[in-house]
Amino acid sequence: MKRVLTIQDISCLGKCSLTIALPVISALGVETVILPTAVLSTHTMFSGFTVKDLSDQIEPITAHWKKEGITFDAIYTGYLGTAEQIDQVKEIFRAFRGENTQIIVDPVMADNGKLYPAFDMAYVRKNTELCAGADIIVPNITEACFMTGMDYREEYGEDYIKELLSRLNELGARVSVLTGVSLEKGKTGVMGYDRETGEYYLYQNNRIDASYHGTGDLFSSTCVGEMMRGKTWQEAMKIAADYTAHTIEVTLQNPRKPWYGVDFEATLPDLIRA
Ligand code: PXL
Repeated sequence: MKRVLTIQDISCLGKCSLTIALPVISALGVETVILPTAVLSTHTMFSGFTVKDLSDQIEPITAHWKKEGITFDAIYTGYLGTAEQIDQVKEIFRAFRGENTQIIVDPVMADNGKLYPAFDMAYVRKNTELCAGADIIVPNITEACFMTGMDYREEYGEDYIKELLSRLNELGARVSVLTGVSLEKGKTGVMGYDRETGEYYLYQNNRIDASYHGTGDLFSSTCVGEMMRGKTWQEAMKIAADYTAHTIEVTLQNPRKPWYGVDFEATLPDLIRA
């Protein structure tokens, strides 16, 4: 069985970061080791959330794993708390990167043209450095703009996306994947670039006009799980894009109208069967 380490916060309520990564990657038949970077009462879209930073636990936990001789087939990072914590994560990459360890970085920090409340440009620079040390990065368009200095646009064509991918590629990862790419009316999906083959990959599915917190984490976690099951990054992105869209559709049918997260619990069996 493959073993993945995922490093992100744990938002006790809210369905994002570790409360998505752990169930989704485990359900795909992959051992999921977690390193919680902070404990929050809820994700940051609630007002009045509490945060306990766990930075001082990172070194002792990982030192123990080192002593036990633990290795990972992949390391997947998502929302991290502070610039200092990103330095700690870079050290984990250095310490645990084996010859075949895939490093997947989702530089979670922004959406819809804006940084999340907790972050500033110093954090953007650190996240950009973290991406340089990854094999695969999966930013959304906003995050890619912050990291490359390109202007954020709501309306764009393929040239804009290819320019963003080319600038992301210069950051250093082997594969750069942009999420939330809409190149046709009524469609959305991903476009990626693989520097080893020089190939672009575009996948578009139907756009559903609803936005939920945690869908980026659902997409990335599904990609990681599928790649660990032996899928190529292109196959994994397609499955993850379809699964995320399906989950949003199912959530929209919930009469209780959940606002803070998607009903992935209802759709996980479909992912496993697929
Ligand atoms: O879904 C990304 C995410 C993860 N963790 C926390 C967040 C967010 C997005 O805002 O607030 C704590």
